[in-house]
Order: sequence, then structure tokens, then C-alpha cells
Amino acid sequence: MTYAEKVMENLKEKYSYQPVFLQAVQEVLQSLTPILEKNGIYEKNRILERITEPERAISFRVDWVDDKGEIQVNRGYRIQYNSAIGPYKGGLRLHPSVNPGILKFLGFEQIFKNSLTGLPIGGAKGGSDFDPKGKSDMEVMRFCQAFMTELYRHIGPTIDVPAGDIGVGGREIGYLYGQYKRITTRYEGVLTGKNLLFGGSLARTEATGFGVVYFAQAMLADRKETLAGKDCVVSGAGNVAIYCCQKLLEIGAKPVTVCDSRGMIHDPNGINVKVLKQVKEVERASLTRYAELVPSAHYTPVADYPNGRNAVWSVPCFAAFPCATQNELNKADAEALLANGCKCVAEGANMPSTLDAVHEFVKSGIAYGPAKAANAGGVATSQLEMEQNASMQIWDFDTVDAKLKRIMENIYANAAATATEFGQPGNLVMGANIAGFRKVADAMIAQGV
Ligand code: NDP
Ligand code: 2IT
Repeated sequence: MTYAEKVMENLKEKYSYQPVFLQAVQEVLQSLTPILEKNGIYEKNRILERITEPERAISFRVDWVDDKGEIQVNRGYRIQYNSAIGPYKGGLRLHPSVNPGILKFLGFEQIFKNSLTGLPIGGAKGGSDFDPKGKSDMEVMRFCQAFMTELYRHIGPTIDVPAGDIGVGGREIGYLYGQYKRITTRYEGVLTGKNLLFGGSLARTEATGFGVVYFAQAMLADRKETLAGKDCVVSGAGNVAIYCCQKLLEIGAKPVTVCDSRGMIHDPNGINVKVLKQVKEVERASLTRYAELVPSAHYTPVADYPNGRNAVWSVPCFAAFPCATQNELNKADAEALLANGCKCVAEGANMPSTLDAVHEFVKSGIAYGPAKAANAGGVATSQLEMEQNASMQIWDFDTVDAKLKRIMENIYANAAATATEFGQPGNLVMGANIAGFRKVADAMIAQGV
């Protein structure tokens, strides 16, 4: 048994009740074997045993009062995973499915993603099982205030800097920031994704979606291909999906699908981003509303998906952008995409593909950009927001966007070069995992036990 296999066996025994955490670790550890075998220093320093265990996992109770005056109780978490190369950094997720296993998978991925950006940020993730759906603005505000009333003591601009994720956008960050400032009296960059009125960065809202497209462009440029004029499928209809569609349209590609948890839109004329923003960012409505507003759009509810599989993946396309959630794309979906001629997959969501779907993509030799590389534009731009806050500067949109684009191109170049260095050219899963790991592991060794 290799070192990585031994560590994996132990984790499987200890955390059998956290399947998505085990899945994320397995994908990383499988890719690391070449570097672990080349250099015994990682095993000697027990790096795998250490890097898979969070430095600190905070769990707390969140009590708040709903509009009827009833007391509600949720669970809040912050997993401070690794601070070897910078302050903890990562999003907060508000979704009823949130539990420590999901946050550990997300926090673990974040370590390597943040390392790949080339910026000084450690890995973290947090959130709550609070469900924002159907809640009033004031209920969301009271929840966010209650959540921050505990979280504030664990974070700070050089300690831990949370941001958005599923269910957390500008509104929630505003309420969280207000409460932090009320309690501490500090006006400082303790959260990213803030409103432009109080320290937010231009282009942060767009960054993850734009970054995924920049990453796809970088992969394709290396293959003398381009997205211009090509049909693309996008899943999700939230922050990442919306700005992925917007950038695709800007560069002359055509996004033809989006979906939410209730159904999907197929519009052969191309997604109308203005309407999508109105429906999702302003009205916070279901995609049935989009179909009402755009006559050329065809809506399929989840109940009518063939074999219960997301119908997005059976729409023929040149490129696919999974931007909704983990494990939204399985082996059968990957096979359907490949059979229909898909040549590029760039992941906007975190771990959207199951392990066997990843295997299909890598085996096929198409341009496949794994999440921790392809969606790093969001957190990278968060770090640019931290930089602006720390120096009291405000950069214009084009400055931030140009930096974002360069960062995505550098991530691609680094992952591609590392894959070649370790004998598997084109395998960006291996390249991203080894490149992200090497920097953090070497920093941990240099800092001692
Ligand atoms: P949002 O909350 O803005 O949007 C999530 C979207 O995905 C919603 O449209 C939601 O639909 C949909 N969705 C969620 N679960 C499912 C499901 N099971 N099936 C179909 N659709 C689903 O979140 P984000 O756009 O911010 O995040 C999307 C993904 O991107 C996540 O994996 C997140 O971790 C990742 N990510 C986000 C970054 C960011 O900067 N925001 C950065 C890097 C990664 P509904 O509204 O019906 O629930
Ligand atoms: O998964 C992610 O990278 C995010 N949700 C963004 C994290 C951040 O700190 O901007």
C-alpha cells in the first residue's frame, strides 16, 4: 500500500459518515502519488495526516426570531482548515443540507484552490443549515446578525476572512458586515463580496463566472480552439452561472441552458442574461418566471427529467459549465456529453462531477478544468478586495478584471506545466492537485510541528 492509500484507509474508517469529504480527499490523494514517491519528505513530516485534518473546527448555535415572533434554532460552523500560506479564506454556505462533512469537503478543496491562485490565502469554509428560501429580508437579517454574534470572535482581516457561497450574496454579506462592525467598532476588510459602498471590490460579483470562462479560454487556446460561435451548456442559475453566461455572450459564445433546483431552461437562441438577473437577483423567483418572460425558452421541471438525470447534460454542446452544486454530474452525464461531441468542461461549482465522471473526462482527453483550478477566480478576486481594503484603495473594474484574467491564465499554465512535469500532460486534475499541494506542504514543513 502506498502512503496515500494508507492515509485514505484510515480516513475511511474514521469518517465513513462524511462521504463527500472522503470523495474530495480521495481525488486529491490519488493524484499526489507521483510527488509523494519522488520525495519522502512529505511522508516523513506526516503531511497527508495533517493536511486532511482541519486546524480548527468551530461549531455553534444560532438562535433567531422569525416574523411570527417564534424562536428558531440553527447550527453554525466555521472550519479553519489550513493557514500555512495565509489567513483562512473561504465562503459561507446557507443551505438546509449544510453539515460538517460538506463543509470539510469544501474547506479541504479551498486549501489547494487558494494555493493555486498564487496569492497568500489559507483555506476555510463555513455556513449554516439555515434555509434562505421563503424567508423575508428581515428574517435573513436577524439570522445573519445572530450568526455573526458568535462568528465575530473567530475572524479578522489577518485571521480569517469569510465570503459568499450558495445562499450567501451581497445582501447577506451586508447584514453580516453590519453586525461585525456593530460589535467590534472596526471598519475593516473582515468579509469579501461587500457592497461597493463599504469596501467591496468592482468585479467580485462577476469574478467566479468570468474566471471559469477565462480558464476555459486558456485551456482551449493551448489546443488552438476557441469558444466563439459555439453552443455551451451551463447548470445553476445563481451567482456563478449568471456571470458565466454573461461572459460567454460577451466573447461570442452561446449559453443555451441554465437550471435551478426545480427545473431547467433550454433556449436555443441563447440565455437572456438581463432577464435571468431580473428573475434570480431581483425577484428571487423560480425559472418558470424566466420562461414566462422569454417566449423562445423551453422549461422542463425536475419531475420530467429523463431517468431523473439533469436534462442540461443531454443538450448537445461544444463546452459544458457545471455551476450549481456538488455531484450534479455523474458518469452517465459525462458519457452523454462526450457522445454528443463536448470538447471542453470547466467547473464553476465545487466538485460538481462524481469521481467516475472525472475519470471519464480525463480518460477522454478533452479540455477538462477541475473546480479547484477553474473556479478559483472568485476567491482570487476576494483577495484583491482584501488588498484594496488593506491599502485603502479602490481599483477600477478593468484593473481588477485584467488581474483576474491573468490569474486564471497563470493557474492554467501552472497546472498544465505540473501535469507535464509529473508525466501526464493534459491531466489538469493531477496538475492542479500537485501544484496546489506542493506550496502548502512545503510551507507546513518550513514552519515546523
Ligand atoms: P447561488 O446560491 O448563487 O446559486 C446556486 C444555484 O445552483 C441556484 O440556482 C440553485 O438553485 C442551484 N442549485 C443548487 N442545488 C442544486 C441542485 N441540486 N440541482 C440544480 N440546481 C441546484 O450559489 P453560487 O452560484 O455562488 O454557487 C454555485 C456553486 O459555485 C457552488 O458549488 C459554490 O460552492 C461554487 N462556487 C461559488 C463561488 C462564489 O464566488 N460564489 C466561488 C467558487 C465556487 P435554487 O435557487 O433552486 O436552490
Ligand atoms: O468556493 C469558493 O471559492 C467561494 N465560495 C469563494 C470564497 C471566497 O473567499 O471568495
